Amino acid sequence: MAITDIYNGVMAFQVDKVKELTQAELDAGTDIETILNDGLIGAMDEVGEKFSEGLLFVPEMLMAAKAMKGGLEILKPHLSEEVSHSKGTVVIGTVKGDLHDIGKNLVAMMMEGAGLTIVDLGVDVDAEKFVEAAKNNNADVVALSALLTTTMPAMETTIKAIKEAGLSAKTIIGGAPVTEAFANEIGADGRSDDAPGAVELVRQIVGA
Ligand code: B1M
Repeated sequence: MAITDIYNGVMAFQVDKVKELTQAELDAGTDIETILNDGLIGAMDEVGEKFSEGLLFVPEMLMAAKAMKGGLEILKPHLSEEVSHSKGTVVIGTVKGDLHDIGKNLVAMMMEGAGLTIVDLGVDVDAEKFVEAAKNNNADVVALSALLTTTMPAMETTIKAIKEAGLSAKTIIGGAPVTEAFANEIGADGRSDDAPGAVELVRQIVGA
């Protein structure tokens, strides 16, 4: 058994096998970050490259994503640190027009694991829905994810709407195409490359 077996399982769209192997690695004491980065996420990176090169197509991307999600589900309970009471509330979602949710789910899981209350709005979420949820849940942070260059402008629209609604919630953004320069340009309060970094940003904001 090796991490490469998980990687290969994702590449071969083997949901059950990826679940089994992820559980086996956990049982063997392999750390979660290694399983995530070298197994699950690493494979998705290759899927993305192959897609760009025209060697894989959307249905295959979906099947690989499903296999990866299977592994993530196994890891989910173990992403938890000590959870006693909520350290803050985060409204999270993938912005309007964007259906990618694997990275967003990972961010949400890790935040939940860090003791934060998560209100997950799903994918293709418009600015009004973010505003409403932030208001109704008295959110400390609104976290926006985008994986497409074409949906990045929806982040700006959403941040603008949150500010115009006079909400005190801070905004953080992330997703593969999102740069620090873009975050500054649209007035986001923070940006992170990955899930652990997003947790750290929220911790700084809520002082946890
Ligand atoms: Co799509 N897709 N996709 N896709 N897809 C990408 C993103 C792409 C880079 C592939 C490529 O061309 N190489 C490309 C985008 C190009 C661009 O705009 N720059 C692309 C494209 C073009 C498309 C379609 C347009 C394809 C088509 O139909 N022609 C289409 C768009 C649909 C839509 O959204 N409207 C599409 C569809 C799909 C599927 C539905 C098939 C599927 C998504 C399934 C799902 O999410 N449920 C899919 C997938 C799986 C991918 C790739 C292969 C993998 C994405 C992924 O899940 N990565 C992706 C290529 C790639 O990224 N390697 C690709 C693993 C995940 C853990 O990483 O989401 O980056 P990621 O999350 C990271 C960080 O970004 C960060 O933390 C996570 C890790 O710790 N992060 C945050 C994410 N959100 C954050 C928020 C934060 C902080 C950090 O704070 C709030």
